[in-house]
Amino acid sequence: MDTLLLEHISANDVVSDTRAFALQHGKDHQEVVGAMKSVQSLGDVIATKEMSEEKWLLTDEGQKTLQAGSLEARLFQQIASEGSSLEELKKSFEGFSIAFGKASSKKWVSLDKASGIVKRATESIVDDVQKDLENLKLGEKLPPKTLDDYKKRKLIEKRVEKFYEICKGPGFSLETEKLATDLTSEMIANGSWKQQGFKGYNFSAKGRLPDSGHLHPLMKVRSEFRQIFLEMGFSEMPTNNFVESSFWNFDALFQPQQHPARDAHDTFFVSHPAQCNKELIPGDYMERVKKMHSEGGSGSIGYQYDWSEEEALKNLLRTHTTAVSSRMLYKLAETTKATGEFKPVKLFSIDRVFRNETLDATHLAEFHQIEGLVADYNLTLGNLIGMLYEFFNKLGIKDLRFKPAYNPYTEPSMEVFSFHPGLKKWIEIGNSGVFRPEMLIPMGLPEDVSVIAWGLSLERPTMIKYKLDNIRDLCGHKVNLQMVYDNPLCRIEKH
Ligand code: FB9
Repeated sequence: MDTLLLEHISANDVVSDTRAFALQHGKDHQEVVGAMKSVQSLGDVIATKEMSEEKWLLTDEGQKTLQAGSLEARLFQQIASEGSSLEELKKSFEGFSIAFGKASSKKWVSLDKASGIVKRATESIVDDVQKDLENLKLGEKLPPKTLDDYKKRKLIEKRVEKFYEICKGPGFSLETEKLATDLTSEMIANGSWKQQGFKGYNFSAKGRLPDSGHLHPLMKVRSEFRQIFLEMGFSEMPTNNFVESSFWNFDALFQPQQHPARDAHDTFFVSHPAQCNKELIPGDYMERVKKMHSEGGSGSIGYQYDWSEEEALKNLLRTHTTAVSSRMLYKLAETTKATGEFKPVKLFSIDRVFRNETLDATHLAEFHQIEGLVADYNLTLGNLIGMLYEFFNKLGIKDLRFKPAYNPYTEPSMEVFSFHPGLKKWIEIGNSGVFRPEMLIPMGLPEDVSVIAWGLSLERPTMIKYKLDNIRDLCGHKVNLQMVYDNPLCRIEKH
């Protein structure tokens, strides 16, 4: 094709319209354009001028009409010589009402209302629509009113058709040398570079996106949740300690030492060192926690059991980032005492937590917990509900439902649900509650300060976003990293 094109230009100096050239040589227009671009890549052999023309082209329906006749003509052919039942035609002829309307206006058919029979009103017909489309396809013009009618009937559509004028360039030659794009070590070694032509630099070409690093989907979604919290005025808690003491993970949260979640089959306990350094837990605070568990106080009867310091000192892999929340709330209480002034806070965390759970398609022994909390004077369940609407609204979720739930450290507690349009059902999207006074008072927070909090996982929303059914396709040693590489959502944005 390249040679055919160059020979034509050599003999005629110009190809004035690549479409006509394609028709003349029985080639597809795109093949001619491809040959033109291939010759262009050789350097300044040819010069081209892009042109465009609005053309009426046949739609699929138009092609069908061209082959089988217009709707009204096809209805005329379907009517029996003695006539056909209107009801039958309505059932059997697709698009009957339009076809009957058109055929009636052309006086091709008529309806005997008394008998309900549709009859032919003429011996034969000329299908003008089919003829018009044949002429249009051959490049003939149609009257504007006709074009408008056929466009309304979706038989034709207007498209911009690109074509080119090609003439000789300054470097025109029939002997086209394939210009090299790269100088190779082989060319340098054998000296062939001296005779080799090189393609000029195209400084306007876009560079290929370098195969730079890719963020894991979880890290992408974590950034999105972090941004939401930051927009809402929350500050991030320091969560860089996977190992935690049972004291901060459970006791500080008023979770009793007999609670099943504290068993080894639910929690990963650390064997070395099995115990945390007791010096790191404020002694007076530990005493207040011990008293609240064993005797109660401030109106609570506690759990009435013999609280064990040894149990509280056991090291574990934190089962929730609420362990960090308890540390931060204790620090807030200490700051309030030191300054004599309570300042409300909004805090969040997004990090790994570990649970010795039964593994399945949506649960691994670890996941990322997202947690938000607000500490202020006299916060209520209403404030929590409002905060949840605000938070989930930023994820595009507006319709929430709440179900009473139980957490050892919050009262009241609620599970949060939203309707999943894809799954067509209500799904649990998180848990929430108001931290109990039995947790806050031993910390030393003012009695009229309350703390609302909520949590969800990072994996669930990420699996929904990336349409993954099995969590092992998202994290773990069996992840298909190509999924990460191929997924444009994972590319690091270029700023
Ligand atoms: O994430 C969960 N579901 C979820 C979240 C988001 C989502 O899509 C996004 C909105 C677009 C879809 C689903 N859940 C919590 C609910 C279920 O998946 C549940 O089966 C699994 N839960 C985990 C714990 O399971 C062992 C999710 C995880 C979870 C549960 C509770 C908390 C945090 C994470 C909490 C808490 C809390 C409560 C009160 C005070 C402080 C923290």
